Amino acid sequence: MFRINPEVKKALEENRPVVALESTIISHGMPYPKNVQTALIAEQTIRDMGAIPATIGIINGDPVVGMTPEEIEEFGKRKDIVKASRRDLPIIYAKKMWGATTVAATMAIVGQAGIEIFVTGGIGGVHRGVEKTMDVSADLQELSKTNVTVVCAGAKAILDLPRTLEYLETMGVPVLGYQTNELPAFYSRKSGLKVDYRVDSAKEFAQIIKEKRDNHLEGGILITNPIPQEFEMDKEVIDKAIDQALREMDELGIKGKETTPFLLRRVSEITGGDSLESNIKLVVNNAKLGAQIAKEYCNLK
Ligand code: PSU
Ligand code: MN
Repeated sequence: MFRINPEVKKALEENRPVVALESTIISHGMPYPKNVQTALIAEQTIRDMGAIPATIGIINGDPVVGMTPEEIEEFGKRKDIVKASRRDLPIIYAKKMWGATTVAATMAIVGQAGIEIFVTGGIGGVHRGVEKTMDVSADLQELSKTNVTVVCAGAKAILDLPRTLEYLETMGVPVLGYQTNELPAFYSRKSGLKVDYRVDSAKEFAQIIKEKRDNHLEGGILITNPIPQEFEMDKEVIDKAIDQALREMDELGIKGKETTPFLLRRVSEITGGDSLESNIKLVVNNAKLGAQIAKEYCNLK
């Protein structure tokens, strides 16, 4: 059913640490060539920490677990790769298309492949203006039902963060902060909102994951890792850029799956690429933590 990279397959069979990565961030979340560079640096960071990276995408209708660097390059360049969330998977498989997997679709695939730890930048969530649009990312539903732990830098303020937390609470998803009590807001370390629990070490995360799995408490865990202070963005600058991007989105009538890619692109353009640099740094920071947790989890299993 999958095309599993032999190195990834062997690592899983031998209970060695594997860390999954998504591909929407490559094809629809960042411009070329920074998208490819970021994906490759994240993979290298995971290797340097002693784990095996597995970037997920769909090539010619086949879900691929562990893309090659050449395939990652293609995901960064090609214009015909669709943004694939859970609902898109069967169609993309049947039509033999190429798909860049969102957090939701990546979780669905890596859950089937038996990979526990998945690292990304930011997750989707409840969008601002949800009262009118009902736009809630499928990522949140997926977190409620699929047994995968997601490491991210919180969620962007393009989203309605309080409602995103409420939704996760309703769905039974633990939201944990790495060495913080506060939910990080992607470009900045602070959101003014609380996570459910603060956790101070990779080992403790591994213990929590093991308890959830051993006790058959189905569903994901959300680990939020604040961007390192030196890479944080000025709050006023980023808030202004987000407000402008949201206004433009309304004016242009952009809806549905185009929403997130549009906002990411505009915020980066408006900040003259500064937000993109922060984005790259936080992905690498998440890759480090993800690899540490994957290692600790293998030691417990
Ligand atoms: N947030 C980011 N960067 C991203 C995404 C979200 O800061 O690249 C991508 C992820 O792949 C996420 C998807 O799963 O956007 C969410 O899209 P939507 O809101 O349409 O569910
Ligand atoms: Mn949406």
